[in-house]
Amino acid sequence: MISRREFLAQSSALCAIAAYAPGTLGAQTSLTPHQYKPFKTIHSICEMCSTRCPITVEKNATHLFIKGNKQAKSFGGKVCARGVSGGKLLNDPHRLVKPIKRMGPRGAGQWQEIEWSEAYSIISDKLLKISNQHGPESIAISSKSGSLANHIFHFAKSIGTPNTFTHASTCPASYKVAAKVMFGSKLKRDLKNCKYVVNFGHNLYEGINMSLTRAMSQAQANGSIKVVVFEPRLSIVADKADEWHMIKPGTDITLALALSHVLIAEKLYDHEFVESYVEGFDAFAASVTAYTPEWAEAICDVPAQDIRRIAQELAAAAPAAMVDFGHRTTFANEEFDLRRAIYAVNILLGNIERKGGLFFAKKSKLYNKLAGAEVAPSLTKIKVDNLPKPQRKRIDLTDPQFKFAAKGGGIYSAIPKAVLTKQPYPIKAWIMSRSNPMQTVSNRNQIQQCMEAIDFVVACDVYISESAAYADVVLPESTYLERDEDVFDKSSKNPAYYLRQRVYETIGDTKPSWLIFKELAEQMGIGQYFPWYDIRDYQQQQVVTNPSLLSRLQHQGYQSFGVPLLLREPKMVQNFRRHYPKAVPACEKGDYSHLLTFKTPSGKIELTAPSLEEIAPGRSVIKYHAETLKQENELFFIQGKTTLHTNSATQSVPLLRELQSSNPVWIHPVTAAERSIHDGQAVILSNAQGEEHGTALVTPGIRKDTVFAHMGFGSKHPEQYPATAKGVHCGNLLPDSVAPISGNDVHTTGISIRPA
Ligand SMILES: Nc1nc2c(c(=O)[nH]1)N[C@H]1C(S)=C(S)[C@@H](COP(=O)(O)OP(=O)(O)OC[C@H]3O[C@@H](n4cnc5c(=O)[nH]c(N)nc54)[C@H](O)[C@@H]3O)O[C@H]1N2
Ligand SMILES: Nc1nc2c(c(=O)[nH]1)N[C@H]1C(S)=C(S)[C@@H](COP(=O)(O)OP(=O)(O)OC[C@H]3O[C@@H](n4cnc5c(=O)[nH]c(N)nc54)[C@H](O)[C@@H]3O)O[C@H]1N2
Ligand code: SF4
Ligand SMILES: [Mo]
Repeated sequence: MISRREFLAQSSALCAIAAYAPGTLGAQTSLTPHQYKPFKTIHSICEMCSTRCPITVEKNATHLFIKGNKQAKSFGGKVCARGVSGGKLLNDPHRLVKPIKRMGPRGAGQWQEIEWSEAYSIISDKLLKISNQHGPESIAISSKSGSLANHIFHFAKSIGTPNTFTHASTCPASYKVAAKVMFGSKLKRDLKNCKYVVNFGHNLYEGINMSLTRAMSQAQANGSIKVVVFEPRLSIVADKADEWHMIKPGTDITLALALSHVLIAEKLYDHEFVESYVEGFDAFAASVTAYTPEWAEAICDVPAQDIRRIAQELAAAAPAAMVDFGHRTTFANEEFDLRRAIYAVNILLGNIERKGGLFFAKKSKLYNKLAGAEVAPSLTKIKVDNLPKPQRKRIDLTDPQFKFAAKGGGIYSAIPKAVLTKQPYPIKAWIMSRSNPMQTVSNRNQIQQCMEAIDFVVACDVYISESAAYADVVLPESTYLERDEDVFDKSSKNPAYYLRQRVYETIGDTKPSWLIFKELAEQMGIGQYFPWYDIRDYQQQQVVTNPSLLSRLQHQGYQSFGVPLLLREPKMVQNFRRHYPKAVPACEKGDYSHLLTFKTPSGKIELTAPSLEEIAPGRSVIKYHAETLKQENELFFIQGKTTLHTNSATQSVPLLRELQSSNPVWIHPVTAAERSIHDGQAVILSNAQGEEHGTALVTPGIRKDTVFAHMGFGSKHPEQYPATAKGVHCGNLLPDSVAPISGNDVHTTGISIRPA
């Protein structure tokens, strides 16, 4: 058994930090060594990133072993490098294990450890005062979405503020908003059965999503898929692709539009699909007439003959062919139309609800309806009566074009703006949980100014993150290995559920989100809005119509129901009907294509969306809008994920930190030589926004006009969170920008680079 002294000694030797901030595990000299319970296997959910894979944790007297849950076949019973390192997070001496309150100026790192009761009473008093003076809407609440976010967002509803924000505008907003507008809801990808995929910087072998990553890597290993990648740099996906084209950053839309141009001009599209399911084809076809491959080549640097050939190859492989719509959709301002243009190609390929294409999740409600019987259990949404109604609109609804963005997680940067400009009305308090905007929202400077100006900030985190460093009170959340959470719907081609379960006794004085926000509400006198006794009671209320679901999930962690179903695949429909004798009859094509409907104003796929004219004139038809992402003499600065860390979250985790502690700046040899930069040299990146110090990584695997860095490093608070301090802080170089309709941040900008 490793004693506490030993692991602290090991870890502190590694990061060479003598003192630990108050509240951290390293500062808890009185904490007794942790008792491991021998040999037990528990199924749970990873939280080392927001993919949240189903995991199986085995522990013996000295170690935790984290593996993938074998029940969840699409995840292949595997976890990634970060998933397997979760046990190290538990014992990281920089981990926060006690509530702390600020003693000196904001951000100065002067803290005092306090009890939860004091933390709750400080927060409650302050929020009630602010709410009475300025209205509850003046309190902003942000959290990465997911099961733990349900509770903080429910707290927001209970106090009556509409101002809740997820990470959406810094990540998936564009593809989600585009899907909502075109299809009425979001889609999933069937990469496993895909024969031909066009990938616009979906970095699946570094920005890991276990089920998609495994699906694509297995298809590649089987030789059953052709992968064509458009990427400004040699990512691992580009390296493993059949074809890699070094596209110019921010110009993907031209290529996507040119693919549609070829499919329509050469009549290679699925006419029948378009006739049956699509509105607005003619307007779209007219719009793309001008977007020839030659036109695209001049802007995006990909040869016209390749674009034409790729469109033809896609059509030949359809419907088991797709253009992947990506994940972090923040390359440019015109992301909304880029992601619409990508969906447009998929629509023309007719791959919706086909194997190897795009599909909708089959949640139990739809699945049971089709089966003609209750074959899969459903979760009950816990109803809470008489929640207060906010009196003011959200702060990001200043322009009707952001209607979809506001509903889908909000425009995160509206918070600092409302604090600093008091427009549309002032935000006076900010409660953030599992969110580190100082690192992950563009324009760090603006966030810092906001943090200095705002009346009150609370952060709930597992570390004193760069943002928590500016809080008045920091609440230590138990890590995911120490907490139970809600039952979660994980449906894909058939209904599925999974459950996070505590696998470890709580270290120090931490609490899970569900408890923190319930207790805070009770302190504020609004405990009636949390009508569950504890998380077990909450789970039981979720499964009230099928209580055995909970015991099965406790036993096996993950469970799927029925057989996979795609509405336009006759064989799958036949199989489904064999399983369920009372199932809805198939149509004359032998499938459920007659049941495919869309939650859009027309009930069809809106390739052109007339209703957009009401909120954003001129936007109904997908078009190219020229944009400038950098000054003439600058280089493009782009970012991406590293396999070894998650965004700004894991840089301190022992093991991962040892493997990667900084983010070298990729630069092409010719560009480097022009600036007398050599490999490993200290460099300065600068632009109108800021200046960052880093180290050059000279590589031919990037365009000459582009530099690249992994995000999540270069924190400005080394004394509190030392492991994140090295390297380039990407958000400090990114100007504030709100893209049309989707409201997303833009992560591509211009920089100059010189030797330090
Ligand atoms: N420049 C630039 N900016 C980017 C990106 C980029 O590529 N470049 N990527 C964007 C993307 S894709 C995303 S999703 C966002 C992500 O940005 P954020 O949503 O801010 O997420 P993370 O950096 O993953 O983690 C945020 C915080 O969660 C804390 N945390 C971890 N586990 C827990 C827990 O169990 N409970 C609590 N309460 N806290 C926890 C971590 O310590 C960390 O401080 O960043 C975006 N920002
Ligand atoms: N290991 C690991 N896995 C993760 C995460 C992590 O931090 N680490 N984060 C998770 C999260 S929150 C997300 S959102 C996903 C992110 O998943 P992805 O979106 O797939 O990953 P990124 O690495 O952010 O992204 C984008 C890729 O686009 C390239 N790129 C940049 N600009 C452009 C451009 O203009 N055009 C094109 N075509 N390519 C461009 C970059 O070089 C990079 O390789 O990963 C998830 N999984
Ligand atoms: S992709 Fe890796 S870190 Fe993310 S949830 Fe899955 S195993 Fe955990
Ligand atoms: Mo993300």
